[in-house]
Amino acid sequence: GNFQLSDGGEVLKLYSEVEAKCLDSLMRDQLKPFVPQYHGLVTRGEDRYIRLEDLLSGLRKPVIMDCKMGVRTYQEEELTKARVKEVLRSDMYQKMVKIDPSAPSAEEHAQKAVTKWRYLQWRDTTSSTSTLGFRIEGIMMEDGSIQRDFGKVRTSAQVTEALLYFTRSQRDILKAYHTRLLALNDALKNSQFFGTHEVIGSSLLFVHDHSSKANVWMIDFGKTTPVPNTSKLLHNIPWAEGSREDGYLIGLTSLITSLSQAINV
Ligand code: 4IP
Ligand code: MN
Repeated sequence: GNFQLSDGGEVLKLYSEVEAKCLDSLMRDQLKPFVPQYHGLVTRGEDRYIRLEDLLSGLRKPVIMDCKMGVRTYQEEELTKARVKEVLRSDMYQKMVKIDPSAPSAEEHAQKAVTKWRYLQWRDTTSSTSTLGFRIEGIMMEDGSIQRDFGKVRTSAQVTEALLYFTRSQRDILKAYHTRLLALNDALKNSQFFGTHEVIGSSLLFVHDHSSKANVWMIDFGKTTPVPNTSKLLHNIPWAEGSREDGYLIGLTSLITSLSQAINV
């Protein structure tokens, strides 16, 4: 994620024009109750920041899960750039080899680098992103320990297992998340913003603490962009190049299904 700092009940996130535009529109949209409140920009030293509501303020030992939504996490322009191979990433090659030394092709091994599209697409197809329309990026438990090793969580049953671990099987919390996601699903259907934006690399942030209050927030809009005003996105169909479909609702449906399964265990 991006560099963030806390500032008296607010979180400061390094400025991105794309994200600031989204947050501006979202504050006037049906989705407002599902997004951290946006308080505009502030400059600190040389850097400009986005001011956001601190979603963790007032919580004691919060438990947090980040789910990256959609059937792909790269923008279509990433694919266009990959075709001309102007930019080769050795850092992404290294990350790839660390997880699976046999993943790169002979050519990629020889150049010790991959394109960004190749790396992101590999992450999508080896996780649940391509099939379930989302993946668990990380979980932080109440003791502050962080787990990021969910690369092998690919099936709906494995997601259910992860949800039971994350909530320690507390049914009131699972039910609260379920209710919140159903409300989000309704809001998305009525949202002008959602109908007109390709939502890539955005996460749902699940947060609860001992008080069994549980909430879910939409965060990270750095790769969320408007589509031409002649078209509307459906969000619930597979992606084909040029369609700009993101499969966000495929992921939301998968999550709701796994939550139902966890509740009925
Ligand atoms: C990361 O890969 C994530 O996909 C980042 O997305 C992405 O940032 C990084 O690209 C990429 O290296 P891992 O999670 O596998 O480490 P996010 O910020 O949503 O987590 P952007 O937003 O730039 O695509 P680079 O180019 O920033 O390294
Ligand atoms: Mn993120």
